[in-house]
This record gives sequence, structure tokens and C-alpha cells, in this order.
Amino acid sequence: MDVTPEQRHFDEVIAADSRIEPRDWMPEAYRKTLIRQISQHAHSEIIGMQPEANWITRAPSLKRKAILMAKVQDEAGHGLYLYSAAQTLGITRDAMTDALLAGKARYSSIFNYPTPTWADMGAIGWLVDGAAICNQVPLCRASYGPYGRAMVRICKEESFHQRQGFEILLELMNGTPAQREMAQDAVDRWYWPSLMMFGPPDDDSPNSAQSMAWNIKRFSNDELRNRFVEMLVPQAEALGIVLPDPELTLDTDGKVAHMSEIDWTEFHEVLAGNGPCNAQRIQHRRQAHEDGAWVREAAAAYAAKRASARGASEVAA
Ligand code: FAQ
Repeated sequence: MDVTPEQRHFDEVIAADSRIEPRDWMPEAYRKTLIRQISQHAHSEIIGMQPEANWITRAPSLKRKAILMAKVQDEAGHGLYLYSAAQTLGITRDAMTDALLAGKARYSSIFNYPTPTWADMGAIGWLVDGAAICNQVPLCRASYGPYGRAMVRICKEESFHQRQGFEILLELMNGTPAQREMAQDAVDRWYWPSLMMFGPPDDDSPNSAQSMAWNIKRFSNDELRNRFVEMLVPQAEALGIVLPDPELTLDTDGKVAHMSEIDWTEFHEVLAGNGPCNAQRIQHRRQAHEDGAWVREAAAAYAAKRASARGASEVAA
């Protein structure tokens, strides 16, 4: 089959492990894959503000409240960088938001679980941000320039988030028996869902092979999931927390030798919209979108006014 010069250039850039930029020609399937992944990622950051926002008004001290508020604001910022990166692929922010609200676009399964105790803030930071870092550090080298560059800053902030989660758990583990129990209970509830964040097992991951061939994904879902568990084991020991997998063993090199089977039925149920909080999360997002309509209208009216004032001054000059 004849290869067009544009396709040849694209193939050469990928083979050289260089970057594709918005001005470059790219295959339609590459563009669509990136829009799917980046927009899902952006939606995850925005929906991911909800479980933690639940605790801003009830944080146990002013210091904890300020830290949590800053973290939740960081997630909003991550969403905005990612929406901007996706927009360079020719999709509008409105179209992405409409797809989310219509249930056509996904967001990470992890954000469909409730946060009943303060220890959940520690478990989210330690496990959810920890999983996010393992998954996202390789994405800093994604072949699409705007995505890779957005990920660099995001990963720096996620790294701080993970430490603050670890520190919340550490303080609870150094506290009363009730506090220790609360920390362990939160880890028991978040551990398995955090492993599901890496996606289905490799032999059930339809997008992985092509995304790896395009240098979007650098490692498979299972490789990253194992790397995450290997990172957690010594940290759990330092915390005095037990990871809720009695079958988990590492080999002498610290690599996962064996772990229990993940409950993939639960994962698919959450993806199908049947997780504990799916309906609540989307309803809340929809309400926020409707409540924010006046802000978008005001911003658009202001931009139009400035554009027309600029037009008038150019005519006068
Ligand atoms: N949840 O073929 P694959 C964060 C879907 S940000 C929902 O393996 P792929 C920060 C997948 O879309 C967390 N859906 O797919 C934070 C596909 O469906 P589709 C978000 C999932 O794309 C912390 C189907 O299953 N991070 O945590 C999930 O090659 C604290 C088949 O899967 C990112 O988005 C899932 N867990 O690999 C914020 C990272 N897993 O679209 C607040 C970027 C899979 O064909 C508080 N994304 N699916 O209908 C990625 O690295 C990849 O997209 C994967 C999935 C690894 C998530």
C-alpha cells in the first residue's frame, strides 16, 4: 500500500521517539485516541474534586482545611491543562463537557466511591494520587507534545498530594486505637479500587497495543499496576498498615510474585454506571455546570465587548 508523505513523516517522528505537535499531520485514529484519553483524564480530575471537597468544611484543623482546599484546587487546574491540551486536537471544551454529561465520555472508576471518614483523605492521597503518579509519570513522555508537557506539571503536584495523604495516615497511625482503626478501614476500602485505576488486565485491554505502538502509553496496565503495588509494600510497612491482600507476595527483587485476583466484575459494574456514587457524581457535575451558566455567558459577553472595542480602535487607526 502506498504511504503518503504525511503518513511517512508521522511514522518517522514516532519511530524516532520524537513529538507530534498540533501543527503536524496525524492519523485520524491517533487524534481520536488522544481526544478520548485526554478528555477522560480531564473529566477524572474535575469529577475527582468531589470526594475530597466533601471534607473541606469538616477538616479537623485550619491547617488541614487549607491543605485540602489547595489540593482540590490543584485538581481543577489539572483538569484545565488537560482540557486545553485536548482542544489543540480540534475539539471544543463544550463538546467534551456535553459528552461527559450525556454519559458518552468516561471518567476514572475510582471517583465513584464514597468518603465517609477523614481517613479517606489520607487513603485518597496515598493510594489514588500514588496510582495516578505511577500511571502518569510515563505519560510525561507521551508522543503528543501538549499532553506530555501538561503531565510534567501535573506529576509534580500529584507527588506533593501523595505525600500529604501519607502524612495524614501516618498521623492517624500514631494516634489512638480508634484513629488507627479508621486509617486501616480507609485503606481496606480504597486499595482494590486504586488497583483498578490502571485499567483492565493486559489481555482484556483493547486500546493498549495501538497506544503503545504510538508511544502514547509506555507500559501496559498490568506492568504499571505491579509497579504501584511494589511501591506500596515498604510504605505500608512504614505506616504500620496492612494491605488487604493476604495472598500478596514479592520476590527477592521486590517484584510482585503473586497477588489475589482483582474483582473485575466490580470494575465493569462501576464502568457501567452502577458504582456506589456514579449517579451522585454526574448529578453534582450537571448542577455545577447549570449553576455556572451565567459565568460562561458573562465571560463570553465580556470577550465580545473587548473584541468589538479592539475592532473599533483598529478601524480608527
Ligand atoms: N476507569 O483498553 P484500555 C487522578 C476504560 S486522574 C474508567 O486499557 P486505555 C488524579 C478505557 O477508557 C485518574 N474507565 O484503555 C486525581 C476503555 O474504555 P473506552 C485518571 C476505564 O485508555 C487524584 C476501556 O476501559 N487518570 O487520579 C478505566 O488504553 C486524586 C478499556 O481499557 C487517567 O485518565 C478506569 N479506571 O487505558 C484527581 C490517566 N480503566 O474509552 C483527584 C490517563 C480503563 O475504550 C483526586 N489514562 N477504562 O470506552 C490512561 O492512562 C488510560 O486511559 C488508562 C486506560 C490506563 C486509564
